[in-house]
Amino acid sequence: MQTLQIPSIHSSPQRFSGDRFLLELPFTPQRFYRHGWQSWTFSGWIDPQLPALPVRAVQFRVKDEDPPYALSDRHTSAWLAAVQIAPEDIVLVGGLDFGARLQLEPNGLLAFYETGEGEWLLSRGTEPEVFHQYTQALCQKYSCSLTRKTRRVWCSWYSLYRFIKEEILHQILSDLGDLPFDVVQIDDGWQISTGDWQPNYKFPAGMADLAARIQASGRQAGLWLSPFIVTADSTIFKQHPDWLLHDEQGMPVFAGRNWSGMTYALDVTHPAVLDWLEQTIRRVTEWGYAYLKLDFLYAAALPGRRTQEMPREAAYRQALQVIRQAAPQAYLLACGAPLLPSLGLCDGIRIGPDVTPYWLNKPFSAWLNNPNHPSTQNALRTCLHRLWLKPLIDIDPDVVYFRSRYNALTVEQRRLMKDLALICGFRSTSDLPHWLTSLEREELQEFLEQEVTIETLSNYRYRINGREVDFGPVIPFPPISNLPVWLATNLGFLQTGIYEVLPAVWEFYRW
Ligand code: 9PG
Repeated sequence: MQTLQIPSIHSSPQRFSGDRFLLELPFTPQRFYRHGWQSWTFSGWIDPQLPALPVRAVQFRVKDEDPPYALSDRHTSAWLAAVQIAPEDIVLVGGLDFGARLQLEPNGLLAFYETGEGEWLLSRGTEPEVFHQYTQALCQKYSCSLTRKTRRVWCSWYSLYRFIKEEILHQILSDLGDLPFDVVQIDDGWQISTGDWQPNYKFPAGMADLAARIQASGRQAGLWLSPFIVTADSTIFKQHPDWLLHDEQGMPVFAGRNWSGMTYALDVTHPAVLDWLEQTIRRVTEWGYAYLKLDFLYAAALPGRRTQEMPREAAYRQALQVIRQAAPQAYLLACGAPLLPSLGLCDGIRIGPDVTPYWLNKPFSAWLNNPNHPSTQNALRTCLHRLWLKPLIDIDPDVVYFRSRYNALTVEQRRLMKDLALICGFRSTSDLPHWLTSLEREELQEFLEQEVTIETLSNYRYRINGREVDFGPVIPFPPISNLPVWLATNLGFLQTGIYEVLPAVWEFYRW
């Protein structure tokens, strides 16, 4: 295997092609920058002396990690990685093609393409310099010319979860009044099943009617869909088993658990699946939805046997291209999405796990060793390490909470999330207007209208409109526990139930 030496200080970045090489490191780096595979996967600087420990619960390894590497005893990274030699001295290795992976070995940084070969960028400099060079190289390759402006989105998920229905949404539309949202986005809960993208019994007037009402309020209508996964109760699962992605043993590929249960990945290289995708996307845009939040996208790139043999990230990209062609004018927000293969086809991408109305779900995140799991602290940490993507694509850090009702976040924790959203330039909330006090509503209004100037002071420190913000205390990981996995899993669900499900159920039955 080819070995390379670290470039000398102040040398210009090198660009070359190859399938794999080892960048020799004659010392243990002070820090290692790990980039997660998809939106929710942990990204950030870690201490390479610490062992690479897996997420303790198997069901989260598929939903949150890049499965082939989830049990690796090495620190692994998707497309790019960086090592710190000294505080202002960073070496970055970045793959510019799909399927690039990196692995920290005792004697260096191993860089490889899962299949074939591709381009690499090797650069040394300060952290902002090396990330800028990588961003520029990606920009040339995938085009970042989409015209962009700050998005202001009201999204139904983080207040109502799956407990949405027509009547509540009509009421919310009226309660939003003149709050300057550009988009009102309906999240999970409107569809018959994951895979049957038609309105369920809670939307008797149909989805076109709802889109028309949103448009009548002067906003774009947005809709959530997870087009690459299906559940066992879907028509596809029952009638077209050959549309599913299968593993080497011929079993459907499990794509993780979500709020609708066990999900399975589609074989997005199957011509019939591509036709179905195109029709599905056409149909929702014909209903009037011009903003599509496409979720659980990683499923299309899971390992498996495909009808058309091709590398898994290329299969993903081809399917995304079909969606883009079916909705050329729509705003596409990719979520749970592999980062690099989404560039140039989507308008925006979620860059961290979901926020929650509490700081940390300790059982799920700390005790199960899963920094990818929903929790405001996890969302902040991963998003802060992905701000370098901003010149390439709209970066969505997830919603900001303004409500104090049904919320265990402190004022300070809510403010950190708000400041992150201002830095990202993607401003959204899910708060129900009637949950807000008049002061909170004013704060939301200001957040939506505000012009901001952002200065970067140092790692994790910013100045926003003259006010200093330090995200430093957010970064450290809480200790892992050795509590049995089943106990931690159930305690985690308890926290979700109390803070997320109960208020939503209450709203649902009140109407
Ligand atoms: C809708 C949601 C929202 C959210 C997405 C995505 O089971 N789980 O652990 C789980 C975690 C996160 C998650 C879904 C399921 O979130 O990020 O914004 O759209 O789906 O289901």
